[in-house]
Amino acid sequence: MIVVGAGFAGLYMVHKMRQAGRSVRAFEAGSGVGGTWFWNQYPGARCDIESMEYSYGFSEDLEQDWDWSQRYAPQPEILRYINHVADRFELRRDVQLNTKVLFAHYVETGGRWRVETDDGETWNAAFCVMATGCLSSTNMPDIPGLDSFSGETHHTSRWPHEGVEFIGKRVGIIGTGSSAIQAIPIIAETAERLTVFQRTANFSIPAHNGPLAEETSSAVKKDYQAIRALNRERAAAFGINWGEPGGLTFDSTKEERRQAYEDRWKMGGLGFLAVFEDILMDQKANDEISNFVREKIRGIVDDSDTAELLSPHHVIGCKRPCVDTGYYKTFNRDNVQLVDLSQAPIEKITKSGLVTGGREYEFDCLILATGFDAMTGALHSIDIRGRRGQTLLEKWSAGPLTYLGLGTNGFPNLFTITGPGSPSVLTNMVTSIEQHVNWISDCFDYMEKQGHRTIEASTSAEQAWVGHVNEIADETLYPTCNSWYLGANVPGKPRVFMPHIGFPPYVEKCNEVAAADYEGFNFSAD
Ligand code: NA7
Repeated sequence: MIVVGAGFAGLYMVHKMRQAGRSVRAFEAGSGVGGTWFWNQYPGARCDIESMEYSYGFSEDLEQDWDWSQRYAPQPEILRYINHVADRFELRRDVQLNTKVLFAHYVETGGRWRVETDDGETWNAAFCVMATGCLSSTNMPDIPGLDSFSGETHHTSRWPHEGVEFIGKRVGIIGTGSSAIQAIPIIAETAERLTVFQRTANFSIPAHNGPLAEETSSAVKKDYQAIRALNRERAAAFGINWGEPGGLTFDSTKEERRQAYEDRWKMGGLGFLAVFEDILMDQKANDEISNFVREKIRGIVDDSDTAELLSPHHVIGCKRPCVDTGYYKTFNRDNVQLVDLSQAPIEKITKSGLVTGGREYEFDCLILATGFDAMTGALHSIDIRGRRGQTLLEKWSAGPLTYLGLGTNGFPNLFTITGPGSPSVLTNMVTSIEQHVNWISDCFDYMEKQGHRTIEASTSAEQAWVGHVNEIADETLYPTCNSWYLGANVPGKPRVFMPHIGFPPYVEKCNEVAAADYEGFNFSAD
């Protein structure tokens, strides 16, 4: 098996194959393992899922031995954890770093994948597994003059590992998604001036991050496997501390609702949106909780015009909400300025800054916090060809077509870990990764027993599946805004809702498919 990528997904795939005594080799473009946690080293980068949950569950010893220092782990700590996993399970000997996969072509005669890497080597394998990540392909904005800027330019998702010094510098940052919202408060502390260019205001919930209490950690460790099992029954496969949602919003009185929002705001994090179960189903319910957040923003930000500009007007939750430490209050600093791009987009980047609304803003350092070509970008950056030389790009020209987010017709023995059509980004990624890797691994065992050499999703199964994923989404408020879940952040990308909403029913479906001899997949023995 060839595995592309050595983040959480690629490493666990390697481990699982090793355990089964199979031959595996992973290729990783970075000079270290860790995937998104290797590349996203911008100031303030941290996970928005709590540390005790955002970790592998496959090894009880690992769970017991590793100690997290904070409620939400910072990026360097997650990277240390992944490196620890790579060392502990001796995964490095099957991981080739600094190696980018350029081509992955299915050779029909013999039924093998031929993979070419940027060091000029060619590899052959029966199976090719894409562990390329959902948020790994940089979304570079197409702004005229981007190359003409004479100062430093950095994209948050390709941050220099030696760090960037901001002392005494005028800094401009484009974007106000999670990456920017984490970076802005920290950059503002040292930069001489920080100008934030905002196209769309975003909802952000306070993290209330802090040291992880020893009692919290040991209480979880006492019952780790049971806690993970309970999490797997939750829609997003995490959030054990959130408690149950309080039913439908308008089944509670006005006072009860207000109290519930306040309590959840104090708790912090993504659990805020789990306050009632219909926040993403009922527009009125959503309006009320959105108003609550806007009120909080007005309470934090001193200048009323700035507060108004920072107040989002889309459905809360239809873009992934951010989790921050001191984001809104950063705009009370004298050295921070917010510039609205919603009425006047960036006209051009110049040698010394950028022009919008007919005015030039000058800075020494430009930060692009413009996000990712999510879920499909990394796959399309590789020349993947299946039967009859068809490229994946052609096959998915109207949007990704997959069965269970795991396979696509015309591309036998190609698996996508947390691919489009699976719950992936709407869940705890590590849990979804483990579920996929285990499923793929069981599928191998089955194929070996049955004497099958290839597996391929049927056209009818994948069409029905994509229809099903979109039907679920259409019953919610998710499709109402221009999110990266829909591909709407990348100009020209087909607008299709990509993740499957709901982890438990998805897992049930995967298990049913496997139990019914992988119904919806076709096998062949040649
Ligand atoms: P996001 O959430 O996609 O945010 C990107 C931001 O950049 C967002 O505010 C965009 O505005 C803005 N953007 C993108 N292109 C432009 C151009 N051309 N001009 C102005 N502004 C632009 O990416 P992040 O890296 O912050 O977070 C991604 C995920 O990582 C996050 O959801 C977490 O799950 C972890 P827009 O909203 O499109 O108007």
